[in-house]
Amino acid sequence: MRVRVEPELRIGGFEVYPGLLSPSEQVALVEDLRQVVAAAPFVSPVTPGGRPMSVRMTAAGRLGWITDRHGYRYSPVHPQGMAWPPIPPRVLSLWDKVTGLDRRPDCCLVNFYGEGARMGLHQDRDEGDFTFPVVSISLGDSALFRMGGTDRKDPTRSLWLSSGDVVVLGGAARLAWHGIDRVRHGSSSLLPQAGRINLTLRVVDLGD
Ligand code: MD6
Ligand code: FE
Repeated sequence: MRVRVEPELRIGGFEVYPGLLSPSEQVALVEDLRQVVAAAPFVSPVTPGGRPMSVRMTAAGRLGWITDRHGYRYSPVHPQGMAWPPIPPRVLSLWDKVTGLDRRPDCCLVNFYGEGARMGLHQDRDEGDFTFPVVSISLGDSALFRMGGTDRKDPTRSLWLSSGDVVVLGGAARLAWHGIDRVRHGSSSLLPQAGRINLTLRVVDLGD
């Protein structure tokens, strides 16, 4: 039987695991991500409306989430044409630990927040199946995470996410609105040049 660890906090359907990753696990994860970025470099995406996003993005897994003038979507290849590298085993183990599921994610989106980067309020809704949760892992600088309900007008609450924190969004809250209002640049020494990395793991579809 699969077991899963219980979250320390539940905020409007968001399950929060503060400090789930130890400092040495965070360092190991950053090393894994260096390999991902070496195979699939960060890009500066634009929204379908043509607005540049302030975060830089890449991905690992069978599919990667991309955005450009043609829309938001999952793609089997990086915008520059190469295949996405595999999701690091350490990341998959974390997914197993917090979800307790047999199904593993298809996509590990990697977002990098340099100075001034933010992420507007959004829903994660480009997947074909919302029955699986989204797992988010924070590394590096602290970020102010805003969490709302499934209606854009629902009230929101904010929480500072630190390096090593994990958030799970599932069940009725799978389509809750959320975003990153700001990042305290230089608040963590995990990344040599400062900044924040957020990984989001999703099951995209049934793979057929
Ligand atoms: C971030 N997180 O933490 C952005 N999405 O930088 C997300 O967009 C997110 O934290 C789905 C589920 C959890 C999340
Ligand atoms: Fe999201």
